[in-house]
Formats: sequence, structure tokens, C-alpha cells
Amino acid sequence: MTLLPRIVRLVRRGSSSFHFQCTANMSSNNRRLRVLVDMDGVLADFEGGFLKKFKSRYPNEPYISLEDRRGFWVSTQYGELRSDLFDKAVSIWESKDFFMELDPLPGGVEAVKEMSKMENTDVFICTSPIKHYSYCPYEKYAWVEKHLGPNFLEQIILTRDKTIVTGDVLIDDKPDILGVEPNPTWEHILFSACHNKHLPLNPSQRRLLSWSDDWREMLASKRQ
Ligand code: BVP
Ligand code: MG
Repeated sequence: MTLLPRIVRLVRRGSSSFHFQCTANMSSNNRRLRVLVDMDGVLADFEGGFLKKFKSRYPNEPYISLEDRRGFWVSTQYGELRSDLFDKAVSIWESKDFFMELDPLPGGVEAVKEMSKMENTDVFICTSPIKHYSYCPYEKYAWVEKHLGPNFLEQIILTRDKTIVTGDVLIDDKPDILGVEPNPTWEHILFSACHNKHLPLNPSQRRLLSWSDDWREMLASKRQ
């Protein structure tokens, strides 16, 4: 049977199977993998950039080496060391040029460029700006343009809530990614960082130890 008369009949009947067949075909023909890649701690060296600038601005204050970092929030650990160090830590990433001058983490830019050229793959940079918005959002765009090129500006998602973004995977160094959506569509792949590498292994959570780890195999597993 040719398809057109059948579609016309199904539409006239208002058939729900028509809708089902269309969406099923769309998903089988256009099955694209959507990869969300975090920026701070995954592509850009937030922890290294912070420590360098903290030491240079406050040379007489104690600091926490990357070896001794524990917990996602830098400010919390500095505040525990001495309460006034909380605000001093915050002053570092609230300063002009902090986000712009972060170094790329090894292999990240190359990996993102390579995965964005893969067939049937859409890559987005999914990153949370700080609430002090004078510099951070602008500098995140500038960083992406500088390191990934102007075409990649199309791929930026700035959000404080990543749970409402749809995707197949989210590569992110934050151990707990929470928000208003209790069941995000993505699988969170925990990217290792100085603050999370001591956490007990959760067998249901996959990790990428660095960009030298097998991210291609991880993406391949999501296509099956
Ligand atoms: O914009 C970064 C820095 C900020 O949180 C954002 C993390 O974004 P994602 O990598 O999860 O997208 N940030 C803020 C604080 C303290 C604020 Br008070 C901190 O300790 N660490 C940190 O990364
Ligand atoms: Mg991060």
C-alpha cells in the first residue's frame, strides 16, 4: 500500500497511531546524540585559576592546595579554614577577567571539537554563571569564542538549573546536580576533579577520569 492515502485516512480519523508512527520514524531516522559539556572544572581550569589568583592577591593568607580540596564549593572550604576567607575566596571569581583567563584543562577543547564533528552528534556547553553577573556571563562567551571558535557561540547554554535541559549525557564535575526537574533526561557522567576524586565510588555513576579517558567509548555506549 502506498503511504500517502494511508496517511490521509489516518489524519481524517484523527488517529493517534498516525502521531505515534511519525514520532517513531523521526526518532529512528534522526537519532542524534545530544552531549552537554560543563565548562568550569571540565573545559576550563576553575580550581587552578582560583588558587593562582588567590595566592597572588592574598599572599599572606593561608590557602588550600589542590591536593587538599574537598567538597564542590571552594568558598565553603575556605570559610571553614577561617570565616573571613569565605568572602576573600568569592572576591576572586567575582573579579574582572577571572573567567576569561582560565586555562583550558588538558584535552578538553580538542575533545569537544572532535565530538562536535562526529556524525549524528550535537554538543552544547552547559554552564552555570555566578549570580554576580558583571563579568562572568560575558567572559564565558568570550572564552568559548577564543578557545572553540565563533561558531561554538551557538552551542552555549547558560543556566543555573541543568535539570531542565534535555540531553543524553551531561559531563560535569559537580557530584550532585539538582534542580526543579526530579528526572532529568541526561545521564550524568562525573568528570574527575581535585574536589571529587576522593568521593566513594557510586557503582551506578559513570566517571571520566580526564579527557584522556575513553570518552569516545562512553558516547558509543549511549548510541546503542
Ligand atoms: O560559575 C561557576 C563558579 C561557581 O559555580 C559555578 C559552577 O558552575 P558549573 O561548573 O557547575 O557549571 N562557584 C561558586 C562557588 C561559591 C559561590 Br558563594 C564555589 O565555591 N565554586 C564554584 O564553582
Ligand atoms: Mg563544573
